[in-house]
Amino acid sequence: MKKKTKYLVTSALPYANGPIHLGHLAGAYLPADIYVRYCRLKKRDVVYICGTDEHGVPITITAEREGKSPQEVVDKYYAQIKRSFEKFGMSFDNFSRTSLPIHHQTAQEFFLNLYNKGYMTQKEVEQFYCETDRMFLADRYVEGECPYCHAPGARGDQCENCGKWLEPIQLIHPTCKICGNTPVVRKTTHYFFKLGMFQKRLEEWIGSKKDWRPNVVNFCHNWFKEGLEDRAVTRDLSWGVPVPLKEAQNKVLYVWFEAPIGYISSTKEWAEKIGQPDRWKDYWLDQENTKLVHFIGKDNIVFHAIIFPAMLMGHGQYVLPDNVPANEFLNIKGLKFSTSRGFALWVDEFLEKYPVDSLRYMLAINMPETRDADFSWEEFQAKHNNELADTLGNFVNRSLTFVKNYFDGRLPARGALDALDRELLEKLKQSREEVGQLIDRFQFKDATRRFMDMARFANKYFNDQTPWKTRKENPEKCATTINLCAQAARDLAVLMHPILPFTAGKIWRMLRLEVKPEDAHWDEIGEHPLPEGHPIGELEILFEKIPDKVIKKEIEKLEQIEKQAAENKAEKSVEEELITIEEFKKIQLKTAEVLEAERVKGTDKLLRLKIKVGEEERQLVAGVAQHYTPEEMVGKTIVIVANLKPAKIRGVESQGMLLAAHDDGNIVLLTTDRPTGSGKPIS
Ligand code: B3M
Ligand code: ZN
Repeated sequence: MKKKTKYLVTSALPYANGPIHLGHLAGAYLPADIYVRYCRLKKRDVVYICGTDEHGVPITITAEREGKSPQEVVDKYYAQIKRSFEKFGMSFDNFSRTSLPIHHQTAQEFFLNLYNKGYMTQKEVEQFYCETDRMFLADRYVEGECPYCHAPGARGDQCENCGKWLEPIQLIHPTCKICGNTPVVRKTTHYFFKLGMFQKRLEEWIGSKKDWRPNVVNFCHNWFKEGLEDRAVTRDLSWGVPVPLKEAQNKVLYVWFEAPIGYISSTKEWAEKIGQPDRWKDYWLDQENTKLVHFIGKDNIVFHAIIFPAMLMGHGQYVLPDNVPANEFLNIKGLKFSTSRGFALWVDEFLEKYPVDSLRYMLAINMPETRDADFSWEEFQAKHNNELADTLGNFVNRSLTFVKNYFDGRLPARGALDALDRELLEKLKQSREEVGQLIDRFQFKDATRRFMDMARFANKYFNDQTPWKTRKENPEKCATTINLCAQAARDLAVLMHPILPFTAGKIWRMLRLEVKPEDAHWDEIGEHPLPEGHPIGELEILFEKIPDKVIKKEIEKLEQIEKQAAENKAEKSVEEELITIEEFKKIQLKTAEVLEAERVKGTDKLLRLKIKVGEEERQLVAGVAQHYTPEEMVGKTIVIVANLKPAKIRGVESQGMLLAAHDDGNIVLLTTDRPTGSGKPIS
C-alpha cells in the first residue's frame, strides 16, 4: 500500500549580509509560506525548512565594508532576518544557520561521500591573486568587464547586466574588490565536482517533469545545450566549511556547494529540537513518499534544478526535488531592487507603517510567477482600500455587527434555504476546491484572486438579501441570511489563512472559536459548521483605509530614493577616480637610495632593503624578489611613500613602500630620469 505523501518544503537560504526587502519576500518566501500553510490545513505531513546562508564572499565582503569580523556580520543579520520573517508571519518549522557545527559536519560528510565515490577530481587552475591583500580573489572578490556583454563592474561569479555565470579568470580588466589593484594570475589546486557525468540523468529526470514551470525547464535546457562541465567546489578562503581532507589546508567548500546541504542540516536540527533525532530521515531518505519542493528566485535556478540534484544523485540516498517553483523578480518602477545601491523597500520599515496582511496580499496578488512584477504605492493603496477594507473587511464587519446588534450576539438559526443561499454555499465549496488546486499548482496569484472573488460574492450576497429590510418584513429569512454570513466569514477565514494569517486570526477571535484557524480543516469550508446560538466576541475593524496624503508621501520618498540611486551610480565611477590636490598632498613621495638588499628568509617574493632617505636610514620590505635580484637593487634611486604607517611583513618591519609599475604580472621599479640625491620630495 502506498504510504501517505510527506512534504518537505524549503525556501532559499538568504545570505546573512543584509536586511530583507520586498523583492526577497515575493520571490522565495511568501509563496512557500502560503503553500505550507495550505498543506497544514489539508492535514498533510509537512516540514518547512529554512535558515541563513552564512558563508561565502558576500559575507566576507560585507564584513570588510562594515569593519567587522564575518562572525559578527552573520550574528547581526541572522537575528535581524529572523525577526523580519517572524513579523511577516513566515511559519518555518526550523530556521537554522549554516555556521552551526551540525551543518559543517553534514556538508563535510556529503563532500567526502562524493569524493570517495570518485565524483571529485583535483585540478590545477589559474586564478587571480591580489599581491597587496595576499589572497586569491574568489568569486565576488574580483570585478571587471564582462566577457560576454562588456558591461563594466561584472562580478567574478556573475554579470548582473546579462545574467551570465562567470569564472573570475574570464573578466577583462580585473580589479581587486578590496584594494582596487590589478591582480596577478597564479596557480592553485581545487576540487571539482564531475557535473558532466550527470548530464544524461539530469536531462531524463527533468524531461519527466511535466508540471515544472516553463521558465525553469527552459533555463535548464539552455545549460544542457551548452554541455555541463566539472565545477570547482572549493575555494582558497578562510571563512567557510573547511574541506575535510588533509591535503587541502586553508581551503573551504564553495558556498554554493554547501549551502543547499543546509536544507538537510536544518531538517536534522529540527528533528533534534523536537526530540526525535532520526525524524529527518523520514523525509530526506524516503525517496518513494517524500515530495521535496524548493522555493527560490530565478537567479538560483541552476543550483537547485541542476547542481544540487546532481549532488543528490551522486550521493544516492537522498530524495530529489519534486518541483522547483522559481519566481521571477519583483521590481519597483521597472528597476531591480538593489541592496548595495540602497534602492529597495525594506520589510521592517514597511511593517512599521502598514498592516502585515496588506503587504502579504499585495505581494500575493501581484506575485512575479511567470514574469517580473512591479510594486507601486498607488496599487498598494487601491488593493488595501478597495479590496481588503471595502470588500473583505466590510463584509465581515457588517455581518458580525448584525449578529451583535439584532441577535444578542449569538448566531441565529437557519430556516429554509432559497436559491441565493444555496448559491453562496455552493460558491464556498467551489472556491475551496479551486483555491486549493491553484495553490497545489503553485499559482498563488490566481489563488489570491479567487479568494477575493469569494469575498466579493459574499459581500454582494449580503446586499442582495437586504437583511436590514427582511429584519422587519421576514425575520426568519433575515436569520438565515445572517447565519450564513457568519458561516461565510468563518469559511473565508480558513480560505484566507494561507495568505492572510493575521486577519484570519482576528476573525477567529471575533467568532470566539476555541482552536486557532490553522487547526481548522480546509475541507470544512462550505459545510457551515458554526452551531446555532454560537456567541461572538468583541468586534474589531479588519482594515483601516490608507489616506491619499500618506501614499503621496511614499511616492515622493520613492522618487527621492530613485533619484539618489541614479546619481550615486553616475557619480560613483567619476568620484572614485578623482581626488583633490589636498588629498594627494597627504601622500609624501620621496626619492631613496638602496644601500643593501637581501631575500627575506622563507619567502620567494620579498626583499629586505636598507635605504637612505636624506640623512635617515630605513628598512623596507618589497615584493619584488621575483623580478629583481638583490644585487640589481643596490645603488638604485627609487621612489617611496615616506609617510606610510610602518607595518610588519612576514615578521620584518617595513618603514614605507616603494613604487613600481604593474605590467601584466611583471613588476617594473620606478626610478628617477636623471640622478638626484635621496630624500628629495616628489610632487
Ligand atoms: N544565499 C543566494 C541568495 O540569497 C543564496 C541562496 C542559497 S539557497 C541554498 O540569492
Ligand atoms: Zn587587493
